[in-house]
Amino acid sequence: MVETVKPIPSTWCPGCGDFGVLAAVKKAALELAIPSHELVLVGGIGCSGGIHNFLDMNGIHALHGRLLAQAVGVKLGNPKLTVIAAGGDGDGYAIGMGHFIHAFKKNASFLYIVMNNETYGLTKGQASPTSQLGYEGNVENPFDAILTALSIPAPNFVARTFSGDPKQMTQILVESLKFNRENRGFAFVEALSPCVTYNDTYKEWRAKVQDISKLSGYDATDRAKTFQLCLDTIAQGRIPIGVMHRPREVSAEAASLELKLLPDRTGPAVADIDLTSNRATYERLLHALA
Ligand SMILES: Cc1ncc(C[n+]2csc(CCOP(=O)(O)OP(=O)(O)O)c2C)c(N)n1
Ligand code: SF4
Ligand SMILES: [Mg+2]
Repeated sequence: MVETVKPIPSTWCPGCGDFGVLAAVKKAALELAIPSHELVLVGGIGCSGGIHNFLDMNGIHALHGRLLAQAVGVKLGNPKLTVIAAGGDGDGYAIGMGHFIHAFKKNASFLYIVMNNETYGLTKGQASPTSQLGYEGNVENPFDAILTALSIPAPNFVARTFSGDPKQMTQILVESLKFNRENRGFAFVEALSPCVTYNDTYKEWRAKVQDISKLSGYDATDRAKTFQLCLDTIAQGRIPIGVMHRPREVSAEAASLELKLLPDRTGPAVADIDLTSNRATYERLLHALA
């Protein structure tokens, strides 16, 4: 018998932006009819990283800032699984920054959702890498993950969305999961997700977000133009959201880490390791070690 742990009721504060992400993940999985047992959610450390506890799917609570290494491991273990990594701005852009950058260049097909609330929510509201100048005495310039993502020349899907726009968030998650399920590579989605307890930015963000993908002539395959458009939007005091990079079609075999390493789409977690049928391989290995 296989024992499963059922999701627990949410422990987030009422009104937390992360509820929007939770609802959008559920809706996207239902829309794509992905069975729960084929979904794995790797959560980071922080309020946001606990999201897997509230979902009826396979879940892993990773080490702080190390969720991407585990997500890549799961995908390479069994490329047929749909893998989501989810955590906060502190988890992903501070302690996890090195892994964040490498995820773009590795290009394993999984979705990384960063719930950005511009604070360390779980530890009670210290400044994070995305905090604005002056927040809790912050004197450092805020980091912009979308600009970083656009500067890495890899065929990744990149988007930013907002918990106050559940329809757009669901559409973006559906598109990114489809991208992953076609083994086309890494999808990064930053979800602006206010922390109503320590940094309630709902009203401000509602007024400032601008879906640049709705601008006439917008082309999400043109990385350089989108980068400039983001800079211009920021200079106008707005926050750009929408699909920021939609790579041109390349074959899955040429794009994704898992198919470069495992062209037969069979990872070690599901490979046939039976002694009798693999005798010749094992003998060859033993011979090489002798
Ligand atoms: C190695 C390590 N360092 C520090 C901490 C303390 N800690 C727990 S959560 C957290 C940051 C959470 O911020 P964020 O990732 O933005 O998530 P949020 O709670 O805002 O969703 C920190 C520093 C920890 N758990 N482990
Ligand atoms: S402290 Fe902030 S991020 Fe954490 S659950 Fe409460 S509102 Fe959400
Ligand atoms: Mg945070």
